[in-house]
Amino acid sequence: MRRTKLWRNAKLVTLAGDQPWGMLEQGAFASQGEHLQWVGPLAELPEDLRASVVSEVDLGGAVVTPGLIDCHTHLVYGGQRAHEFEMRLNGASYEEIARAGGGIRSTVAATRNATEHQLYAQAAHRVLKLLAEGVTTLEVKSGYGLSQAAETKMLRVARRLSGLGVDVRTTYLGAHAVPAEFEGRQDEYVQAVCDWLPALRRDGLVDAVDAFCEGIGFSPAQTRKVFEAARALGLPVKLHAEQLSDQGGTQLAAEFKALSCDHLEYLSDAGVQAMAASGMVATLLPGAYYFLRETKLPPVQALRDAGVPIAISTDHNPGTSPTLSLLLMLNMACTLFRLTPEEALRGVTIHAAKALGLADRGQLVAGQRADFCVWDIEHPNELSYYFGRNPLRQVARGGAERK
Ligand code: DI6
Ligand code: FE
Repeated sequence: MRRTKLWRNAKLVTLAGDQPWGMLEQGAFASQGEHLQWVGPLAELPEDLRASVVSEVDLGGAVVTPGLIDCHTHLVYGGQRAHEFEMRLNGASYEEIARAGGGIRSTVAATRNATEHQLYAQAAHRVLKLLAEGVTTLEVKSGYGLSQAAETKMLRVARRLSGLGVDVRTTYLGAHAVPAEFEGRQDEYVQAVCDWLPALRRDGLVDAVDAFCEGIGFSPAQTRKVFEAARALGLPVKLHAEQLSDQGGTQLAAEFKALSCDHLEYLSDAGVQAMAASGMVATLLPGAYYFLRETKLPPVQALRDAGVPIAISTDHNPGTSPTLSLLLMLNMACTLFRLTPEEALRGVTIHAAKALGLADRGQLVAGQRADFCVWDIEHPNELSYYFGRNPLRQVARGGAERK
């Protein structure tokens, strides 16, 4: 008989069913191995499961949510860019700094110069901060290497981070910026990005492929090339789209059945419709919006009206979102983008899972992974309410408690 773990006396935020928050007061749940076997009121626990219980925890009425998922990060890189923050405060714009060779390129130099060991040590430190707030699944992008060797190095580091007790999904973002050695040869660089992909995939380093479709990044035509290379290898795609201008990236992404489009401040009505029709997730990144002091809001109401699932993420990166708090992003999603606290939580659980193409997590229902957080709060709306307070009591991943 399987060994069953039982947790009882919890306020379960299942995010399933018709109740607001999928709330189950006085709930209980049981896991076997890495998965939830049963979720419900304790009185309804099936007899055979009850008989196989080997450990039982009384949660004392605490709030339990699915484990948090940070579905868009650039967590592996060398150095930091506080000096550019200072330059912006002295009047320079993000785009000006990027065009002058700073921005992404300065992080590329620092990343190329760092050893794998150094990159790992710095990234691990960041990951531990995210985990301390209940993150159980994390996406990490490449895109600060921009050579085959350096992209490989970044993705190897990203893979190793799973040793810290988190599921890591890796995304190849070779088309993040054009490195100096390809200056003026954008199309050749795009071809190189495509040429590096088969080996990266063969080495098991890539779960998805992304690109920065933007005036200061890559055109829709160039992005299409990258997506075609991904499709040829059976890899899903996602896109940094309409962050600083409307390039029509979402429509292109829809053609390729992308998992998500991310940022989206300049998303048009046509883009919203394209996303809805293709079943894509809209990943909103309030940290970057805040840090760049953007004023153009993503079209949240139009996304809602069209039924596009909204995910929320840190976008952790040294240039535009140096935050390591997914809980702070919940608050900002509400204060800046006017999401409801429930929408914000769905954005870092069920919808974030969908943005990564993962159907086995993000809700507390039987059959899903037993990834969950126990919080010292009375209601889940407190997760978006506080900023700068971490009420995490305990976190479990695959049924095993981590803290
Ligand atoms: N959009 C962003 O916000 C980050 N990358 C991207 O494509 C910024 C990356 C950086 O400035 O280092
Ligand atoms: Fe990003």
